[in-house]
Amino acid sequence: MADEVILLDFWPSPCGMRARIALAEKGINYQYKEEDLLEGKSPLLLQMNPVYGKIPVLVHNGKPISESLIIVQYIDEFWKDISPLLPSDPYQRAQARFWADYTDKMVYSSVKGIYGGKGEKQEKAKKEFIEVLKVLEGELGDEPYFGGESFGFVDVSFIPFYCWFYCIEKLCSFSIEAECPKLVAWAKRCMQKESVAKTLPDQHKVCELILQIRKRFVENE
Ligand code: GS8
Repeated sequence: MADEVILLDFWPSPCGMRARIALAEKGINYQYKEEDLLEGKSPLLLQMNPVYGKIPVLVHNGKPISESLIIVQYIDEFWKDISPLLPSDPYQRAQARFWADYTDKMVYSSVKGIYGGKGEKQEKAKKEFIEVLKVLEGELGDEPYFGGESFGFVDVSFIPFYCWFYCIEKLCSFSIEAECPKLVAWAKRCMQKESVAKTLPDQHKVCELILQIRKRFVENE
């Protein structure tokens, strides 16, 4: 019997995009279920992720898996013979996990500080965001991908944030490309991949939603 794969997701979510890109890299057919988080959470989401109640959740043959980086690793392990995302060498695997975790902790938190903050708080988040990008740019070095010659786990973990860059630049009035040209070249390279291009939503659409969320939760504080 074919696997039943369902993804509970919310379209602008970078965490959700990680799961979508990994599934696309492996060519897995799945059912996409949109959770409109601005309107609330479905009973299915609360049932499948009772601990955090957050998207993304991958439901594989009825069994839920939560937390985007865990989902991507699960996808890579389950469909291990198709386009591997993590390296096979244990040390290289540990390094890839380290950098994926870094994007999770550091990129995500500074992005949140930018779109969810204003004034000094936002300025501090902007500085942190640039520092974090520079660290990542250093780690990339002159390789085409964080995975070296091939697109891998760290690339999947980080590239979803690219479709938020336009809005971040707009909110903080600066150019990410001027700060980190190699990183933006990497992002453009990743966009050449079908799995990424078909997953990342239009940056203007993402920005419209972010500005709407800010109006609702930040600007009226
Ligand atoms: C974060 C998921 C998350 O923040 C992961 O999957 O990597 N560490 C988790 N999900 C948000 C949507 S934006 O990306 C979410 O579900 N928020 C609803 C809530 O906080 O209640």
